[in-house]
Amino acid sequence: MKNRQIATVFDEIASLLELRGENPFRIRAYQRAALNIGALARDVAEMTDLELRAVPGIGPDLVGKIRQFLGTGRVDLHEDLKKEIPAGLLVILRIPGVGPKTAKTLYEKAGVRSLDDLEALTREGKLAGLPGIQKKTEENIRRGIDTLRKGRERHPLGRAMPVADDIVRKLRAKAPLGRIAVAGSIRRWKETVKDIDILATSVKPAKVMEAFANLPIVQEVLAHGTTKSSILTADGIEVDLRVVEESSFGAALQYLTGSKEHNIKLRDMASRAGLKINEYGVFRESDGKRIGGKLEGEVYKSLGLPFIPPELREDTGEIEAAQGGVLPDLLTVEDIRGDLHVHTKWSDGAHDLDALVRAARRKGYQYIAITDHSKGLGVARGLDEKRLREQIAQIDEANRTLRGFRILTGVEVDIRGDGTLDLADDVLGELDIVIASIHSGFRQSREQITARLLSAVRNPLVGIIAHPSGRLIGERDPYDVDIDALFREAAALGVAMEVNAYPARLDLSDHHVRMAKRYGIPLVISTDTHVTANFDYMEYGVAVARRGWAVAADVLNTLSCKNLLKRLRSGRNPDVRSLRRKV
Ligand code: DGT
Ligand code: CA
Ligand code: ZN
Repeated sequence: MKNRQIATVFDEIASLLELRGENPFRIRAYQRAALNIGALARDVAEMTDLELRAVPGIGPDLVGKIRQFLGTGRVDLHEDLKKEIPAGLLVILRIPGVGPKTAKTLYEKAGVRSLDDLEALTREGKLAGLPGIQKKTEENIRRGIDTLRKGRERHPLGRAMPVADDIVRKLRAKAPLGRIAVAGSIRRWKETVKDIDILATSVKPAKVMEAFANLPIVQEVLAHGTTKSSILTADGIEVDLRVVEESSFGAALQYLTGSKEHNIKLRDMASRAGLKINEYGVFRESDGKRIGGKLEGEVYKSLGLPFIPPELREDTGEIEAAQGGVLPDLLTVEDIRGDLHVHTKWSDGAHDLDALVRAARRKGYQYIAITDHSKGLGVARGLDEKRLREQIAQIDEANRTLRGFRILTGVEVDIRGDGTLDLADDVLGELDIVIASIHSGFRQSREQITARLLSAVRNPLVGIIAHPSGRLIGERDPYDVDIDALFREAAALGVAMEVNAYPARLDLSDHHVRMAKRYGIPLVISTDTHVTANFDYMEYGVAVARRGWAVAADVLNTLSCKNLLKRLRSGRNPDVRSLRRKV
């Protein structure tokens, strides 16, 4: 799937145009197109021109550029711009926090030509003092380089997963396959992955290897064997494919799913029980007799264990829980009854209410909450009190004609730099749901950030804190917050924490979900939908919650609409509660 690459090209065009000081609207158009293509669930190569033009921000000109990329692997405008601008600058532009202006200074005033140049300068402390570069900027750049390098080693799940799915789909169509499954860290839904591990069975393994090596996505064949091959995709992700015997598929899937730590502990248990487990099956030590391996469950069964869901296989207590018969009955996507973080055209979303409601109903939901940005976020066309009230009226109107579905009124109110909320309490009191979140001042001190979040949590009108850590996987580190202090207060006041399912966020992280659970904090899992296709990200959020051992009872949007509203309102200050509208 080339979506990611096209998005990157458009992003680079935007940066290059900005370096040239071009029209901001033109720049914004490319950025917007990049964002929306990156968010598409479908392969652009499989879409018609008409379908492409239905993507927000994509006009005939951009359709032409997409076609050009699909046909030739490049876009003329991009190539022309790159010729004008030195290659080293492009790399520097990819550092989180470095915009075109800084890049230009670095290039012109400090002679920076590569990432290594820049790293050396930051090490020597020679950046601060250049025009427009403060001590703090230097620190940010140093951190940005680290983040960039880390991001290169491991790939965000949101990038690797669609690639894995695409390969499986194409192999199914082109090769004589029996079974096929994605294993490794992807099957465990780990937030970043080193590579993609795929396992298959076939009566003609050589044919499968052949088809694999010739997939359109292949940039380089790293190894081509009779039952095992590796390729590098155009996005720079390594993919390993193995073909095994039908009778070993379960054992191989268990082995390759890992984690390594989980497997090591299982093998220890096996040897103490006089068994041997490897990727070929389960064997009795005494006589070497094979007692299982075709099905993955047989591996666990042979040790007297129930099946352990892949998301839990990290050796963080799941084997002991399985032994004790207390494995959690994990939340599933089917438990989710609605999405509580959705943007519309009123702010930076792409659709109106109708389209969102239709898409949500297709997902089988009973409700969505409309939570556009507040006025402080100018770039996102955030709503002020007046427009928010207009939107509430429009939603009330829409709800009158809906049957078996309800649109909840809400807002994603910005927590300002000083901890105050971006909208007045009286309008917040008119809403069904108030989400509060931080969109600026990421570099504030731990004390400041924590105080901001605590004051939002303490506002009795706030029901949910969205993307509580502020990180963007591989792009931006979380802000510095005392998460214990935040969770303690949220638990005491019954404020929910969001698991933001947007693949670049996954925030809360799995680790924080488990922590939140220990604190007894209610969770919500939300997609932060900006285009209807984003609703499908729910799967990622649910997976993160599962990795944090969450069950349906931990998650508010598994409740019916009525109970959800009751829960969001209970335990809060009754004076303020009376401000709210009747359910
Ligand atoms: P990553 O780093 O995101 O690729 O994570 P994994 O878990 O996919 O790791 P990978 O690709 O190195 O190996 C795939 C699976 O193979 C791993 O989850 C468990 C199994 N495995 C790999 N090396 C070992 C090992 O030394 N001992 C055992 N018991 N299992 C291993
Ligand atoms: Ca792997
Ligand atoms: Zn949002």
